[in-house]
Amino acid sequence: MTIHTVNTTAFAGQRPGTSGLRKKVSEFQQPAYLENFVQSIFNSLGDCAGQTLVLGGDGRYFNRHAVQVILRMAAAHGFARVLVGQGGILSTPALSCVVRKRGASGGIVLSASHNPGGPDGDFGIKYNIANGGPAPEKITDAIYEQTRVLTEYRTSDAGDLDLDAIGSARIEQMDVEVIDPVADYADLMGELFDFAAIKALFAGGFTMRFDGMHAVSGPYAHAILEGLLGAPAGTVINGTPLEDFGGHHPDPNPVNAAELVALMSGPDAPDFGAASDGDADRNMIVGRGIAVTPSDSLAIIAANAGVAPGYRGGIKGIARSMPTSTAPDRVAQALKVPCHETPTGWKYFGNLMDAGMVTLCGEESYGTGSSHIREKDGLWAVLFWLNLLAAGGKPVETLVREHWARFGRNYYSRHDYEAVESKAAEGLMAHLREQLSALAGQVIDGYTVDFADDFVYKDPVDGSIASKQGVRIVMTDGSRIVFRLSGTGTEGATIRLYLERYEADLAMHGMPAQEVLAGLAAIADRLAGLHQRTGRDRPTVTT
Ligand code: G16
Repeated sequence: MTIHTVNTTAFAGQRPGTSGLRKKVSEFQQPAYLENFVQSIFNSLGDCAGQTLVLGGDGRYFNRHAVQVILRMAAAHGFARVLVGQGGILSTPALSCVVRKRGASGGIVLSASHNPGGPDGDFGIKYNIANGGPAPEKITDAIYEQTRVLTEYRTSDAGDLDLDAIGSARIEQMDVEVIDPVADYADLMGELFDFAAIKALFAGGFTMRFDGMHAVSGPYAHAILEGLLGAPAGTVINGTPLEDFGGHHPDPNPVNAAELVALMSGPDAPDFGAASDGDADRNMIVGRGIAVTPSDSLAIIAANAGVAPGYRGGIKGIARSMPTSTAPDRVAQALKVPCHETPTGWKYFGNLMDAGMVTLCGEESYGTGSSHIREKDGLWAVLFWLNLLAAGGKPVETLVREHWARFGRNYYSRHDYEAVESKAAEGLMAHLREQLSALAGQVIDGYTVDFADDFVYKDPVDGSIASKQGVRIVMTDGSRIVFRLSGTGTEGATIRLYLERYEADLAMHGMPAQEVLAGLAAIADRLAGLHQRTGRDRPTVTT
């Protein structure tokens, strides 16, 4: 085995987005494309000698190849040890857990999350720091700067390692440990939740369907739900990870998990339904006849945190991304704990959790989690709901309706316009920004604009500033229209329009959300010139 330095040329466009670098597989397959990005990560870390790295991904096409490339490069950079998930697999939350538990200096996650996989799909790579969470912007900026000036990368000519057998091996001077991808994570879940109560729930005939969407949550769900908690075989469906996710879009929302939602509203609906995404950090919660919005799910978890043993001491605070509904804010107020509003991106929660300022975090994009790790965690949310259902004995719909009765209902929807021409999308955002200063005080279709701005976040821990994080138009009754461009797409631009309207009156809690929000959607269209500028007459996806 020999270490080589290989000459290379910088690639344009390797700037990490909301969650790492996500591109088409074909782009990653260009010679040296992956190597350049990995070299840029290692350069930004400085001296890697003696450090421990955790490595794994969601099992999508290109995952296995990427693991071998990164192992050789890590060996050439003097890492002492790499812990890699068996088969190259580690869910995003499991990787975060392993980094923290084993005291690693960081981890590399191979995933494009909910984006489709396969040779024509997407691939992604993200660096996580020693707290187990996504690298903050100052590190991703440093990585990007490296990608622009790179002239060489270092690697070993060692052969491929067997990733399928648990055990140890060596590349150059570096130890490689192939680990069980589930064990550490399952242990942690057992510490946080009342497994005995959930086991008793299943033993009493409670039925559930968990859709693994042929992505990485399958092995975790099989082991925990059907193994440790005794749910009957067949509870987990689509539980075998496939390189192309069976040709589906592994995005747990009512559009891409439509089959599960249909099952849950049919005559044979089980008591509880849930789904998780490509890398198992997102979750969707469905009861009989009701899909719980992610914002409501976070609010309900916060209001009932004490049912789970890991949260009996109370919560320190909540954080939600700006476009997420304000339902959690109402719970925080009742609990007399702070609720922080951050930009979109789990990376913004890390500092707050490290500083002990928040316990629970969530985003409208089907992400929920807590300070047990530093990533959002799909199965954690599902286990929380199971713990809640086991403790109260009430169906999901009753829990949701009781929550609305107590706190009011935040009607909420997100409209996505995908693969819009980038110039048109940027033009739309610029047009909105131009209007912001004149909007306050205007009365539009019965709504009075309280304020309108382009969200700026000042991190209360390190003082760093993130600007241009989304245009928000907030009405005096708390209703909101939010526009931003997605940072995770790989084709053109995706415009996200978020709509929210608060309703305190119990008698008004049973309306269809799109109907309640239609007035705000019409205002949003008019202010942004949405349909005219995109040439679309409706969103690609509505959740
Ligand atoms: C990532 C981030 C989330 C973010 C989501 C959507 O999730 O980790 O924080 O909410 O993307 O971001 P955007 O609206 O910019 O597309 P994931 O599950 O894709 O890693």
